[in-house]
Amino acid sequence: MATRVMGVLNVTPDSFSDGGRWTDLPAAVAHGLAMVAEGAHVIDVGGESTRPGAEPVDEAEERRRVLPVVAALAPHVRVSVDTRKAVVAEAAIVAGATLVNDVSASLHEVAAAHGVGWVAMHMQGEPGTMQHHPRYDDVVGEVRSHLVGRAERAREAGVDEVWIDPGIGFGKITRHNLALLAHLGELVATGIPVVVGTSRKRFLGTLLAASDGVDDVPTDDRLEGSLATATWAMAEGAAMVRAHDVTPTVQAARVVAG
Ligand code: HH2
Repeated sequence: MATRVMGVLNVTPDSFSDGGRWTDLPAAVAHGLAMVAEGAHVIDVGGESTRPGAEPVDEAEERRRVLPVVAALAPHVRVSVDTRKAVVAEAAIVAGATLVNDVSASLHEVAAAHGVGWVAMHMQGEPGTMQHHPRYDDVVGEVRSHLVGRAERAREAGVDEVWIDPGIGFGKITRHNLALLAHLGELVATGIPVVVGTSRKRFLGTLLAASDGVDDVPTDDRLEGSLATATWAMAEGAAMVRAHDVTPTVQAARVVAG
């Protein structure tokens, strides 16, 4: 089966690549439905940016941002809620979300209580400071054992549908991201379905800039890097990739599936 594609829908003013574009409800819903028409299997609705240096958002504001969008999309497509807050996850589930995309890997009890799926993502530190001095002795081994431990805990708590995600760019520099991608097979070998999100991330700007001989490549000019890394992840056995550019990512998934 072709790798599934999770389309990114950030209803935030400050997300690193689409911040401010979908803060208006009709625009957000239209973009979500457009990604469904392009072949997205899941729409991932987020109301708090977790980019490096992002400011936290309070619960009420995050609920205000995400709930109407979740409610509008849920009759049409599977919706995940990208949040670190239990109350936001719970309210989104009531509004129709059936997957909790949890960059804090700590909300398994919410998923268990409501009988929905859960994505445990690895992050070292907090978004505000995570890129200051990320340190690992063995990034692949540490990320894998952290995620397997979280997945086991979630299953014991009664979560039937558990996914793991190495958290590309979350407390990781380029070298760490590339090691995790190179050894993605070690995560896939755990037997737990793997999600990978490389779309438009900073390390791609760095790599593309180095190949172009410039300082950086802006977020809207990182498609080649996003597709190259998503395609790699698919070939290595990722079950789902998280992407802003849904059409080419779905096409890549079909090519890889043959
Ligand atoms: N990356 C981002 C947010 N959520 N969730 C998972 N499971 N995996 C990821 O790699 C991941 C994620 C960051 O990207 P984005 O949502 O585009 O930006 P921002 O955090 O600035 O809203």
